[in-house]
Amino acid sequence: MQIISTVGKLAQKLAKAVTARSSSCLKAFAIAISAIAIDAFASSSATAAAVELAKNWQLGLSEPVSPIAKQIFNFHNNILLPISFAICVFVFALGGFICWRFSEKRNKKPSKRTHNLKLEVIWTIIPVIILVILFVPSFKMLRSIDDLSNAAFSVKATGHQWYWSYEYPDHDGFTFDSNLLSGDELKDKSKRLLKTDNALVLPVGQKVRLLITSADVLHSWAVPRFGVKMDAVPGRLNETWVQVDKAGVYYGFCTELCGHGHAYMPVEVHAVSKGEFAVWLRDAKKRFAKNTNKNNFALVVKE
Ligand SMILES: [Cu+2]
Repeated sequence: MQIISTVGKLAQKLAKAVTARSSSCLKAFAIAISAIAIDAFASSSATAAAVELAKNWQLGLSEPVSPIAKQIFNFHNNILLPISFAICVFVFALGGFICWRFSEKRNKKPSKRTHNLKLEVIWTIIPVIILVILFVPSFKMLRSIDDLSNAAFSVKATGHQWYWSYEYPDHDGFTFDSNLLSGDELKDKSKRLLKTDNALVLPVGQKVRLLITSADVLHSWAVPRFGVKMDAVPGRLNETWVQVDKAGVYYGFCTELCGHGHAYMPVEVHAVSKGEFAVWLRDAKKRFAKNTNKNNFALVVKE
């Protein structure tokens, strides 16, 4: 925070000094630097306000809280990232070496060679090996994402323009809407565009089957820390599962551009203990009794 602010202020001073005595081209450049500096300065202040959500200089993915997210994050961090990093380093080094070694200065007579069988075999086989290395764990993961056996119960999420509604078909089929909290309704301003009036509540440690659909256009239900991102398609019931291993409040977004209110339909999930979940269920059944959907597995929920 301190470093970013200091750098931002210094960049602004420099930009002002350059603008005072220079050509129009340099002035434009200085104005651009100034804009970036102000932006960095402003965003560092904004980040400070949302301490719980993000900290300065954070790197990588947020902590995974479901078995699938752990597998995905592990695959990304320990397999995908090192391989792509090594490829980048190799390609840049090779590019640099070629620029240096085969420059006009060092090669007065350019080589006329067009083929090299050994090299062509190598640059075909190595990428194939890399793809096989990536294929095995990623297909194992896809298989476990599709494994819906032994789920304790189902929850249906329906995307609407522009909110989510949730239904508990195995608990009398009560359903409720989850609308964005905005303006005065929001107590903690750092959760702007994240908080809803009715969050989805799930028990910790239980495998829950997620049924995802839409009542109008394409949406997508996603919570990064669960490793879940599933399209909500009208007239179709997509399914996946989640098992939250840690109690807490988790946020996600609609991740399919669905109209002008796309940014205003967040996903808020409260993961609670089994006891708390039972208490919530009892209360929710009463509170949302009039919204109960008798036809539990209807593709489109009547609004
Ligand atoms: Cu959307």
